[in-house]
Amino acid sequence: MTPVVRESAEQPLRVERITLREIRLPLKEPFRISSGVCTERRILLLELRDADGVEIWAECVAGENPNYSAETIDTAWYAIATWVAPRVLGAAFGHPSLVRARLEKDFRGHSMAKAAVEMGCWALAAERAQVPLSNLLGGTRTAIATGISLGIQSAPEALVERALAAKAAGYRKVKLKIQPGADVDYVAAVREAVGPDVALMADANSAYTLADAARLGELDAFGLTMIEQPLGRDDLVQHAELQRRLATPLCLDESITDADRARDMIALGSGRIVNIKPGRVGGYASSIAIHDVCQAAGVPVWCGGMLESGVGRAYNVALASLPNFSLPGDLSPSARYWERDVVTPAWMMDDGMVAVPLHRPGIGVTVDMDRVDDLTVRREVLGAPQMVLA
Ligand code: OSB
Ligand code: MG
Repeated sequence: MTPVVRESAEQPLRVERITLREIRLPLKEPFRISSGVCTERRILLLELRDADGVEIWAECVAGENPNYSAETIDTAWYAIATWVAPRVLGAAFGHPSLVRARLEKDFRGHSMAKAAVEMGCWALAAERAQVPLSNLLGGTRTAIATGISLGIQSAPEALVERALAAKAAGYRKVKLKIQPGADVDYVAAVREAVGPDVALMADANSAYTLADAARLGELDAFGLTMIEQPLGRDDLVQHAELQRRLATPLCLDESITDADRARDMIALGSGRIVNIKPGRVGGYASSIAIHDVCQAAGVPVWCGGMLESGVGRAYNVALASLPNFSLPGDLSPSARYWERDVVTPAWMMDDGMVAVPLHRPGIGVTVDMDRVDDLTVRREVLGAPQMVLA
């Protein structure tokens, strides 16, 4: 090995510039969860550039409104520009796993804002090393079993129609969003229509309380793989009580914000499955820690989604290649969401599986610059101090 190669291989990661962009991307059809509806995504995309001019794209998964978590695209934009970027820009990291500690020190919350930059650093390291992001994370899977998340509909018939289409398309799991008034009848109708062999689950996004335990218990009749986050968005204790009363496994989404919360879930019996969304938990280092805690306890995990563009999807697919992601992820192909995605190739599903792009370095997809430029409504460039002066 020549000295030049050795030197560049050992060079620390140093982000010199972060460009924030907001794009608007209309969904093919509105997506309704118990706490709100989305018709057009406002997506925060980031471009990270290092001192050698290597560039990668990343995505912040914060939503339009604070109805899933406290963060929104606007709070995330502010947090990245004000606190996250200044901690990362110009700093030297020997490995992307070291970025998290720097972002967590005396800096509470803003997990999605932190995650966007932290995950971008992992992708930058993968791009620099010319390896697929999945490899850098320790991924072992070459394709990810894929599920679809179906929003709340105005009548059971509309949900049945979509569930049948999902079954025909080959999805390995069908998730039904539920809320009081759109639960037992809807799930019953779908189970009846798709038959006993389709893996079905329900996601309530915190729409219930323990007083609804009997109602939720009625769902035990439908052989659901799991019920996701029925109770409070930060609760563990009441979920443990509910789990004792249900046969169906509970899966936690909103309540699991880091590896300590996953440990607490396991200790309390608040759930038996974890949905890991890397944005929700502050990035990849945290996601891997949760993955490992769950794996050691025999708790399966799967990768959730936040209606990401093809950029965010690349990050989810890479994460879901880790071994304990043993249940289908909410990683639907591009065409499920958009008339046209912002990446090439678009994400495709084959026999219910999305392939991990192991033949390409970095995030494995190319951003369609013309399309992104067309969709961009706001842009801000954040530079390291020396670059601002230059
Ligand atoms: O709870 O998993 C959720 C979308 C927005 C907010 C919360 C959730 C979701 C989804 C979307 O279920 C899944 C996907 O991206 O396909
Ligand atoms: Mg959920």
